[in-house]
Amino acid sequence: FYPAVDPGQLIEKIETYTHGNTVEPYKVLVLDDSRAQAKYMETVLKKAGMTAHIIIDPMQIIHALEEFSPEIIILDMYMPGCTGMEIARVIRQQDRFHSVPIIYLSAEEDVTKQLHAMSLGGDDFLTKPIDPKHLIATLHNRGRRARSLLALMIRDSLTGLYNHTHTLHLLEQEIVRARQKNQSLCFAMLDIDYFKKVNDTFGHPIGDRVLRSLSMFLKQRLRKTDHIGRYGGEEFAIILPNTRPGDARNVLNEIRERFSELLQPAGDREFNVTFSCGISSWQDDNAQILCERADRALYTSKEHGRNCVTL
Ligand code: GH3
Ligand code: MG
Ligand code: MG
Ligand code: MG
Repeated sequence: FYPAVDPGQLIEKIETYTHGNTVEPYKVLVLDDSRAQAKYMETVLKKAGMTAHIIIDPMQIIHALEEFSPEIIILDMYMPGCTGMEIARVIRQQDRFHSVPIIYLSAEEDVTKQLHAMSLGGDDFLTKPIDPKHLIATLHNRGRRARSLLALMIRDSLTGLYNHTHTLHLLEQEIVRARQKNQSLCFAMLDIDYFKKVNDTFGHPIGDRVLRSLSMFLKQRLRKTDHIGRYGGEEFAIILPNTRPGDARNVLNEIRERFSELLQPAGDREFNVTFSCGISSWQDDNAQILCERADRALYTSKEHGRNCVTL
């Protein structure tokens, strides 16, 4: 029931769909109980420069989500033992996959049934046999939108740094990586000193500017492989992969000193801002414990008079 044409002949170059911009290949998960249909989809997606992960057993969906982290999901409607709608509901229950586009691909032509499926968490309904061009164009549109939405979701709008949730997500990922590669890993928490006073003295907009100034400063001075997040109001978190504790302390101390010398403008006045820092090094423990230890070290820095780093 799928076109007997070589999909390669039907799909023009990937540039047609991306307007010449090179994009990171979209990661597409396909669930279809028909092995032939699944194989065909895999060929089409690969020809279009996408990364395909194909499953034919609905029971594998949870595992596939975890392992593959798809950006787009294509679901068959009718499979033995369950429907695509039921799978969509399972996917939508997970926060992380809330905004991942779900596209049904089915021979179902009854529009009422199609709309019902869409109302249960699907974004598109495509019918088999599908023209590969149509499929790929849909995937590109959905993928592009999903990526820009995700980019907004993981960042803090004031500073452009990663937000609290994503910072913790990255920390968990880096812990897995450190374990696999048998590498060191450090986590730093920063808190601006007497920030309430900055707001009270110069006003909230100047306070906001200080937050952006520190964000820029951190971005410029840390490595590309480090992750910087706005952990809370005037608190920042830094993940330093493959970094030994002594090196982390030296780097943060250098940044602390340079930042404290920076003059912050406020109208015709200028002032200085300092921060305190606590660092924990990963000891084969979990993210929560790593955070708690960094937080305790930060508290020690505050107790010791602020503008210092505690390891
Ligand atoms: P400490 O040295 O003990 O950290 O003192 P502090 O004044 O920095 O700490 P405190 O927790 O008392 O105050 C934090 C202040 O940060 C209070 C809050 O108004 C301010 N703040 C939090 N988020 C923002 C923000 O987005 N913009 C601005 N301008 N201020 C913020
Ligand atoms: Mg089927
Ligand atoms: Mg604070
Ligand atoms: Mg503070």
